[in-house]
Amino acid sequence: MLGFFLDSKLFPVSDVATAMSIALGVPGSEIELLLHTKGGRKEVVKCARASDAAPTSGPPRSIMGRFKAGSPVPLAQVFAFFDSNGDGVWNFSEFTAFKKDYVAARSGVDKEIVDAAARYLMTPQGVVTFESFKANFQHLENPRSALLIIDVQNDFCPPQGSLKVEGGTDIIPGINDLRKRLPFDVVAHSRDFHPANHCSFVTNNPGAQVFTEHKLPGGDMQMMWPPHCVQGTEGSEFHKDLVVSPTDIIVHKGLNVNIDSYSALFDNGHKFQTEMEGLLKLEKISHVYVCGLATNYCCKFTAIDSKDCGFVTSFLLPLTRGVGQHPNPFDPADTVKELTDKGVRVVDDVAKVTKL
Ligand code: VGL
Ligand code: ZN
Repeated sequence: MLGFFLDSKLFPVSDVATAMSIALGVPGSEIELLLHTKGGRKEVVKCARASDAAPTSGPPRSIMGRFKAGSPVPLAQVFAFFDSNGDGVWNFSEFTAFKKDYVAARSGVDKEIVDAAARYLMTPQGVVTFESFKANFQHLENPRSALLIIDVQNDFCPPQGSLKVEGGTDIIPGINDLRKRLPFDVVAHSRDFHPANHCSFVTNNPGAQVFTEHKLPGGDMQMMWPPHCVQGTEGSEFHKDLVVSPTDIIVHKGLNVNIDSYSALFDNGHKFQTEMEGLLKLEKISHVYVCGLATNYCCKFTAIDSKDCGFVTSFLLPLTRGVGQHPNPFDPADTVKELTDKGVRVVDDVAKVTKL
């Protein structure tokens, strides 16, 4: 996790750029950026940049109301308007003033999406230059969305799949229809893709019971699954009815023998990342929609990681199915509660999603 200390409190932030922009905008502040990993504190970057801060008082600044959504915005004029200290870039305060004015001017706009889209205005240094503003302002006006289709593979589908999820094939027509009906900027699939000796297979753990937690030699607890989605097998292929277009992103996961990977973004220990976050950010995505298999494992952990990475995240519950078996049955209410607590938007009726 990345965070910053302000008045001795630790504030988590989802990326370096956000942290730096905050650091640049707090007058008189001494700020330490701490890069944390699961194993503990790893890196400290000190910065005190009070002189870069914009004045925090003064009259409210408003200009965006003059330009209606969809009509041309004179970007140079807007940029100069919020560059209070005239140094040619926006620091955190200047950027915040712009965002506030933008939200006020575009009535009905979703503030969470504006925040997610606005990060693309920032350079990796955490400031907004005129170039980055000009290049990415369009992502505020037209936020970009991605559909993540999780693990719709033969082994998770009845009737043959080795880890078949009840009703797994029933969601496929709905997923295909959704991508036809709504103009997602990106469609990405994840593919569970295990080596034959993978640690999650009950057959590779002498004495272990399927569908129960088992302690691995390294000490981590791991749910024991029947062998599934083995690289090179038919079971690891996408279901034949699932639409996979040549321009779709495909991300493989679960390749490491020693650790499982439910989420399409990180492994279960959050030590390694797939290409997914990087690709979605390259595509300037603000809003991620999650569907697929299984509700309570790969879809759930994907949605939580997506939200933690700063994407507004919607969970398309009717386009998922859960996996469970005695002694660990599936109850969708558990997943819904966990997701809601994390700030993921759970969608109960996909027909009500009429615009992205
Ligand atoms: C999954 C269990 C094991 C999933 C993958 O796709 O939800 N579940 N591997
Ligand atoms: Zn798996």
